[in-house]
Amino acid sequence: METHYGLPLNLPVGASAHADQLDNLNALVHWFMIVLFVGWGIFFVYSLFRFRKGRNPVASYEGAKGHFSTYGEAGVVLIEVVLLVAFAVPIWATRVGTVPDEQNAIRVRVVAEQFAWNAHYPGADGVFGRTDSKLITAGMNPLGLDPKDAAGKDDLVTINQLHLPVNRKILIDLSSKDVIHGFALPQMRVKQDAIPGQTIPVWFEPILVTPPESSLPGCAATKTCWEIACAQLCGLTHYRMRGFYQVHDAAGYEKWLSENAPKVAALPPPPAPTGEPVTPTGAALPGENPAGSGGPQPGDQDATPPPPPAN
Ligand SMILES: [Cu+2]
Repeated sequence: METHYGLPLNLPVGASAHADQLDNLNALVHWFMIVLFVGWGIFFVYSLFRFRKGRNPVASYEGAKGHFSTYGEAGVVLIEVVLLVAFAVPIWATRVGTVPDEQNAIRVRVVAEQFAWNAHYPGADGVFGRTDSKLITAGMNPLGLDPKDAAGKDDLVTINQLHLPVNRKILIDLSSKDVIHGFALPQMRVKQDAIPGQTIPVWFEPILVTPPESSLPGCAATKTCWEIACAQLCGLTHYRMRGFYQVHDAAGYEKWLSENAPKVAALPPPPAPTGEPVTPTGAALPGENPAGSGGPQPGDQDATPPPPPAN
């Protein structure tokens, strides 16, 4: 089993460029906790023995007289301030302040909703088509793509499926239609809340291609797919808000893109607004390959990915 600083953490395979750093930090924190646990445990047992009733029949109401504990507390505060100001804040600022260049990154919009993940690819032109919440139709047009916008003609929308290339910086614009969801890709060591009204950039670089046993569609039967999990309790059916993601080699990613590229000019006209809540049904956009239609259905016991696109 893979170990970090000697600890077998039993985590899913770390398949992104930053995974090792996070796992090492995780192991360090575990070691720190082990040391604290053992240290305080020894002190606890010592105290039980040292201050037993037989040796101290009468309680001391004065307590300790020295300043050791005062200096000790001050030292702990000082160390924690240094950890926070000198290490934690600068490291986090570097992480959130260095969004990869949009020109060189693979950009995908991910929009969470109760209870599905919609992914929006900009298509061959690299430009996301205009979206409008008034154009959203259940299942048919889950993101409200504007059929009149030329930039959106080649856009690709999938439900509960995310396909990514290996060794490329991935930049995901993460948002939510309704409530707070938690976008989690365990093998990428990525976890970020999706918050309605905000678009949050999430980026990482996959360094491993999804192994065959975890690739679609075969992984559905063995339940070994790489899953997009929702990491926030977001409603009654939160437990089955999960999608599937797969990292391809460069050729495989291009193949997936071309096989799923929409036949242009077939979006339905927007319906008259009904005021009814939109629920994902998993239907594909007209012209879209149904590979993008893995959405859970009402009454499903389990969300499983669809069969592969027919070649
Ligand atoms: Cu959710």
